Amino acid sequence: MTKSNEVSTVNNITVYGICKNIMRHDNFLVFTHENPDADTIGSCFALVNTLRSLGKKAYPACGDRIPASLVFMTDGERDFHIENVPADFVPEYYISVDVASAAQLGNYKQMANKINLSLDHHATHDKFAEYYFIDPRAAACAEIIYHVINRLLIGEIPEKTASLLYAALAADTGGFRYANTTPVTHKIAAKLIERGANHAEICRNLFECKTKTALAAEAFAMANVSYFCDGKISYVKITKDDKLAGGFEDEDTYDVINVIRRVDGVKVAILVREKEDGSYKISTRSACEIDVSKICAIFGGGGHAGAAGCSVKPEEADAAVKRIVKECGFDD
Ligand SMILES: [Mn+2]
Repeated sequence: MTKSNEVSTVNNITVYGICKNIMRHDNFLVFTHENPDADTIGSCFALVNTLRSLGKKAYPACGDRIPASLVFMTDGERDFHIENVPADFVPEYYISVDVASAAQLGNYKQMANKINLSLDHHATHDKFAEYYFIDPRAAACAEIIYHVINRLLIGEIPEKTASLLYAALAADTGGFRYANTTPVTHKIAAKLIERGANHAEICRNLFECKTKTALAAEAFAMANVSYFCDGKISYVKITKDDKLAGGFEDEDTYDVINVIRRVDGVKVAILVREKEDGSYKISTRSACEIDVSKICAIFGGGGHAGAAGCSVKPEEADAAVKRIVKECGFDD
């Protein structure tokens, strides 16, 4: 059985050193990971806002569009590509947030060698940047960003930035329900609410509001879920044809994994999706001691002990699922 073990911070710079480096520069690009989630978006925009409030120029760099379900975090804007920054802006300091590897920069992966500072919480982080601060105990990258911003602003975090960090924390902890939630997570969340984060509205946006097409994706998953290992593993596969027939798109499937992991008795959930480029994206969740990031690493993927993923070629998808089931080590 692939079990998680205790890990601590891996870094070649302190939070103080990070702040000193930031104060020494004026023009920043802050990168999210591909297929951005609420943690990478909240971390990125909170940092960009903070840098701007310190009189610096800063722009987000997001290789993919912001998913429709998360535009409440970006005032409805969806495109934050590097091509959109003003022509006279010359970046001099490159930061990545919640990005575990060069490959996770997606469309910007060729810029990985330019990253000066990487702030992350993935245990699988591969230290691609000049400076790195990785805390796998942090439930969200936003916890690390909070410490940096709190120091830069001497505690005076504005409401909007507090809300962005709160949304990131709430999302990566499933509303403070997952095993990654710690006393520190709750303490930071409390500070953010004190600074004005509208927690009720954020949680409604994250966990309750759903588009009709996202509901259609979940209906498909409920109708097509199957089980391995006496119900300890739930599994659903969604092809391009399924999406077409069901009237939903890939970005509508963001919560499907949570639908099938919710089933009584399920310890591990596996979601396989055919992407537009024909590859298959495998997402996994673990609600037990099985470390799914180690299993996904077999296929070049990564993530966290409780939530991880990888991409495989179409012809390898079914064999990969079989291997993942085997690696879980449940007696069939
Ligand atoms: Mn994260």
